[in-house]
Amino acid sequence: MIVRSFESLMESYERLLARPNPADEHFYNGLFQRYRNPVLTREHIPPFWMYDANPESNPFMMQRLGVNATLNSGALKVNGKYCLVVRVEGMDRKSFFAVAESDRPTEGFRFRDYPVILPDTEKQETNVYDMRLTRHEDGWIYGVFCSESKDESSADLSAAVAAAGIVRTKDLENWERLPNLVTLRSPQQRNVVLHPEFVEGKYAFYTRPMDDFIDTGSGGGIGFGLCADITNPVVDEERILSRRKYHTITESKNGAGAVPIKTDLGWIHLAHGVRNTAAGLRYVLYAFATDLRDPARVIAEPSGMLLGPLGRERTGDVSNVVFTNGAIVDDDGKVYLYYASSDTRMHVAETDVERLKDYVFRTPEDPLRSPDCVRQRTELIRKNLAYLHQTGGEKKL
Ligand code: M1P
Repeated sequence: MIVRSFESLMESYERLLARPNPADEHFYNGLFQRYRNPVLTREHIPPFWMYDANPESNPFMMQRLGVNATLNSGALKVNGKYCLVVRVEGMDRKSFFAVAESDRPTEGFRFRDYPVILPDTEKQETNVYDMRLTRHEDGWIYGVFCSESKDESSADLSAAVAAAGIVRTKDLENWERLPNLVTLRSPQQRNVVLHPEFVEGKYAFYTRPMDDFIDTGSGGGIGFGLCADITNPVVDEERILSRRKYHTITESKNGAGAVPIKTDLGWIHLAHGVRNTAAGLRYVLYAFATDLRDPARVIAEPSGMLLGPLGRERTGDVSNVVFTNGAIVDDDGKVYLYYASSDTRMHVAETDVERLKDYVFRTPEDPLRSPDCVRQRTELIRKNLAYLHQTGGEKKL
């Protein structure tokens, strides 16, 4: 077996980072553009995070601290750079956060030299993951993430408790940790997102009430609650805005994803929905809109999924999953939706605010029953055939 030099590992890494990422010309749906390559994989991890570079202490040039996956990333444009706060999972299963940045939204992401040093204030916390980044109108950038601890009250070794951890920063470099969010009515929380504006003069959180670590149980969907003091964050009431529904993409679970996007028609939310199958849980992305003044009031709910796992996205550590916790809206209205596939790697889909609005407000709602779905589709076909007949387009059919 050959022993590679550290220099050759660095060369391969630099070649990967310089690789262009063309648009995927085989995919079209009028709403978003997929890209051929993932934007981040574990191959994008700098070799000096994994290897001991000194051949004297590492004669076989072996990885000492490997990385398994780069997934669910918060996203924000900071000082002109597209920044992802990536969930990096070590070979030891523990996740941590690291900032990867690029001048371009779809390629060239490079990790900063060191991972994020999260203040270690919650002594029971074992794992952290899935940070959502909110540029809040109070002037701070907040990171809300899952803070996971062992459930000491259970005899089951894998029983865990999920809570929402909160940090804030101005530069994605220095992080101040605030106490974990307390939701008085929900024993567990994951997929919590901070709304970017004050609502009724308070901080507003999208929550995901859960009875248990995996099962949301009586938690009916994506919740919403207000909190007067972010330095002592307590939400006493949660009202459900995006409900789980029978025989839909959200039947098993759902959860807020990217920070909602403000448009003239309402807040556009990009979330995930989960259903159960014989092959296990299937995670897809969906969208909905809420009222500008009352972000907990749903005003548009397009039917079904916006984006599902496709091709090689279908397989990975947790197969049949796409998951988002970050999108960047650029000054020109373009929207970069960053999503992970199968809990393994990061991708980007590109769209824009006008297309998102058109999708959210013009896609019909899910009629919830097959006969009504057929009626809905028949109506579309009837209208199209009449239009094509009228315009002479039917000859091209
Ligand atoms: O494995 C799929 C996803 O599972 C969880 O999402 P949810 O809480 O909705 O089940 C999260 O742990 C997420 O990290 C993971 O991608």
